[in-house]
Amino acid sequence: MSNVETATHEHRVFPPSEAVVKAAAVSGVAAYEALCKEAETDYEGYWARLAREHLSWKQPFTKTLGAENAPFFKWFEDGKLNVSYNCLDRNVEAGLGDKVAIIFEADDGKVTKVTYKQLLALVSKFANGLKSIGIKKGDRVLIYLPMSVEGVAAMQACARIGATHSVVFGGFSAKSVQERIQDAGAVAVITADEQCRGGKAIPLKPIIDEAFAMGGCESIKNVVVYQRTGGSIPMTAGRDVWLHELIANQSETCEPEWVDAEHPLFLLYTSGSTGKPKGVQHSSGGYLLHAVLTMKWTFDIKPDDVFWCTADIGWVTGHTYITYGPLACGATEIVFEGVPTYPDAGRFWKMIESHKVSIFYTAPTAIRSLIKAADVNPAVHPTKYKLDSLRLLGSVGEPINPAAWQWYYDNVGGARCPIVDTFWQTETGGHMITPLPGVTTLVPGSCTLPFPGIQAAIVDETGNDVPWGQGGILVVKKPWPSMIRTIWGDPERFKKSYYPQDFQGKYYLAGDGAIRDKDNGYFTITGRIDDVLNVSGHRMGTMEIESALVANPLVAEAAVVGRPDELTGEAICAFVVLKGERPTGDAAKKMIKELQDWVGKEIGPIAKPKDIRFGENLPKTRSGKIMRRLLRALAKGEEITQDVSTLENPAILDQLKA
Ligand code: 6R9
Repeated sequence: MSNVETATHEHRVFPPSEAVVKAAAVSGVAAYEALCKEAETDYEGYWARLAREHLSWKQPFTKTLGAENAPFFKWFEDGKLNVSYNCLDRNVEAGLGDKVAIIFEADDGKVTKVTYKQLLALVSKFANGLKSIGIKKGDRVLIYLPMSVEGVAAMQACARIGATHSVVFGGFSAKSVQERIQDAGAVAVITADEQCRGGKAIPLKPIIDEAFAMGGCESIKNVVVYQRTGGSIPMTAGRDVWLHELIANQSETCEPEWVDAEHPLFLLYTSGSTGKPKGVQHSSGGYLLHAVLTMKWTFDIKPDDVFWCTADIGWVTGHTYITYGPLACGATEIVFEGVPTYPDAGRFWKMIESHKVSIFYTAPTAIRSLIKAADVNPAVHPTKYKLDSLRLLGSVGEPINPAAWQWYYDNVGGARCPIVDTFWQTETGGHMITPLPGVTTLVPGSCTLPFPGIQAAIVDETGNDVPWGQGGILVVKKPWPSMIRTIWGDPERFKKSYYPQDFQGKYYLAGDGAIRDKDNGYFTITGRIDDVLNVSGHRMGTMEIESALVANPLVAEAAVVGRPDELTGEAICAFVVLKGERPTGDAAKKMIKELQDWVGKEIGPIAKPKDIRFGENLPKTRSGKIMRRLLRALAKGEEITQDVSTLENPAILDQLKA
């Protein structure tokens, strides 16, 4: 059953307790409505007030929204600030120097605590080190690091000197790294010798070398290497430098580079429905404002909280809710190197217990896999751990099915903690539609209502509002401070992808379908409406995977679709036509493995198709268009009941069923 069906049949409601309402930053429905009203009455005034109250500016802004060059919107453009100053110095200046900023737990369980003062010193040395090798404001720096204090520090160090970082998730292949280096024109890479996950050391630096060997990485002058394991790796003289050597003699102070609010803080590559991944460009001021506001209102962050977002810094969730949001609020947060199933599937619960985590933010995929693990092994069931430090839970990355929601609520949150199901995207910078703990009556499977000030709406193909109870296209009607600024190097693609002419270029197109409850107007996300898959909360373009497959010399043609998967939300299913004969039996099995590994090499292990089926052809219309809806039905194992009269080669369906 799809999420829409389950959510619209969902009648259980969970109002916030009186105590939660009383303690929350946004307290009660009236407070929420007052904020929405303020935004409605004076949109710019609302955001300007918040930007003045929640950020520290070196030079105050006088202009709030710049819409002259829409949809390339600008926010607070004549203001100057530094993001790393806002995350570190201002907390130290406010007397939080000795407060723990990061509790780092390594894969092997070793714990390291870093205070705000120590983190500021490390980031300053790191920043000075980067400057010493010639990195300056506006340069792009590719970061390929494991979850670590150094990973957060590397991003903060770039922000401190005004360099624009582009973090690439450690699971992406050399080819993906090479493409991103080229697209961004990066001048340096920051990486580690190896990363530790699930008790194993996995090489990282050799992947950077492999990317270099592919050619086209001439823009890179230096590779900075963090020594995580001490494993033996080759270093290229004159190009590669050890991080510890680079920063050894650097000063612990580094004057922040004051940048315009619009200065690009980072690029983050994400999948779209066409072509190669696109470099989503974010600003400094507007982005940080939303990171701070959502920490304060959605997560209701308080001085004594221990906040844990389990995302990787390679994804946007790790950017906003590990590197920037929590630190900008002076919070204490967990950074975890390992995986949820090592040494056993009780790892998350054990860590919540030992670090007294109070706010826990994870993905539905993780919850579903831990439900399964606890079914198999009752010893790792969350109720076996002392989780009473928790007061708030969060979910992100994909729709959460009501059954998983309920399990999370009962067993992790002890039927006591609100769950904020936060809908947002790489492009939006922070939460867009989400419950607020002291306001919202929760309904499992619904991300409820827009964050105050966000003008989310559901429209039809021509941009007209659809009534509640009717599905449609999710749009945002007004620009907001943390929105994507452009696609790096491709402004036309930015306009086409996000401000299409279907809506006269006026609305931001999220790429998701949604429906509002006919009674209370709550939003439920019904999934992507483009050719983007969501596998374990990771975005993958079907075209990207198809291009990877056809790059294999044995492959003539390929079509990729998603099918529902109990654990990963969606699974990748590829239909492949080989140049040679269609393999069967063991030959087919061997070929499937070969193609899966091939895609792993081309993009990264997360893009490996789970199913691969071979046909002598693909189902096509007489005009040669692949009929994807048929492939989707086949992938699900459904009987084909659709009209196949326009199909050129109906016999092919039987072949592909196998
Ligand atoms: C933050 C992040 C964005 C896509 C988005 C949507 C899906 C994210 C969701 C959700 C339903 C939620 N998505 N959160 N769907 N409910 N709470 O995940 O960014 O990697 O760019 O993915 O993820 O489909 O369009 P990103």
